[in-house]
Amino acid sequence: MKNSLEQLKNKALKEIRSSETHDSLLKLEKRYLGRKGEVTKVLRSLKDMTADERKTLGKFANKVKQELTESLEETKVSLQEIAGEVIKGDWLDVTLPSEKKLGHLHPLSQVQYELEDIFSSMGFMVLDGPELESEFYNFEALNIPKDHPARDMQDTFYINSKSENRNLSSKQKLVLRTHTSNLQVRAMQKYGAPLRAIFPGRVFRCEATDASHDTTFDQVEGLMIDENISIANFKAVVETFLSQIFNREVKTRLRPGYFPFVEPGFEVDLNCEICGGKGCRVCKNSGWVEFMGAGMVHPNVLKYGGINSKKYTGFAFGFGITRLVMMKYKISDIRLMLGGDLRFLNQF
Ligand code: FA5
Repeated sequence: MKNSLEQLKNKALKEIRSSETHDSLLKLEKRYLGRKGEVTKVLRSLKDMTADERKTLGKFANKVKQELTESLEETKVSLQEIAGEVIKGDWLDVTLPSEKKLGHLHPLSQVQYELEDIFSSMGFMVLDGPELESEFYNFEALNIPKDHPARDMQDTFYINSKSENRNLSSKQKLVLRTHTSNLQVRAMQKYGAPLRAIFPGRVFRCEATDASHDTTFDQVEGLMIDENISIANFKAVVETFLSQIFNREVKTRLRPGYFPFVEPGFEVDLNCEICGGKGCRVCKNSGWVEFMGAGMVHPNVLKYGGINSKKYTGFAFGFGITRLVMMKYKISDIRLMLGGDLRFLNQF
């Protein structure tokens, strides 16, 4: 009996020491030391033995039990160490804040949320829409028919190949939207008139970059349609917005501008905050930065949107959030905005 117990012990120790997972250790513990375990059975059988047998074998069986228990514990600890679960009595508080600096919102998002609050307080909805857009909503519905020279005003990233394009309608042909104006007719079709909404979002243009031009930038479109809307309403809304976002008066200038989807159309320039109007590479030495295109919504666009142009008029505008952030924080190169350089981003 003692011999077979010795063999059992050796077999168990071998299996325990070569065990590679916590689960297999638990199984071995159950097999040898559990309620119906092989060593437990020997210990239970002691009661049927003579006093002498019980004395020698009992002592030995308890020693085997103790050895196996210790070996199981040791192997468990070394497996935990390997797995990095517990390292020599240390424990890990996963709720502690990281030593690394916490992340924060990108300056573009910070300003976007701020301007959304300002426009919401003036009763504007904040709407979203597709960046991958049909030629129809990006151009045609905005009074820019195919082959119209105005399509060249914004260099476009086309998605479909020329050969695919031959068989597709303008609603199927896709572009990366060149402006957030793509949402004007979508919003009119969905909400009708009266309508007050802004559409912030990312736009894309296939053009050369410099200190104030990027190929990927963010715009905000604004649209207000109701009875008797005039340029005076546009001026009031834009002046309120600018004085709130800059927390002070900023110098602007209005000049005529051509966009096929508005009539009349104009552009709003901001005094260059980088040089204070003296002239620098951002404003190309003019002292002014082109900030916004705007105008009274063209009747053809209202028609595409299903709105009665005899009853309703409206204004629309579109400006670059990226340029706004540059002016607000005096950033002298637009390419820093999406460059992902933490030395730049950590300043906000
Ligand atoms: C437009 O995109 C028109 N959709 C704006 C509009 C809306 C006019 C509604 C009338 C009615 P424009 O291409 O000028 O227009 O761009 C508008 C603004 O986007 C510019 O004033 C400027 O602030 C910004 N912008 C234009 N091109 C770039 C660029 N490459 N990089 C950064 N910002 C740019």
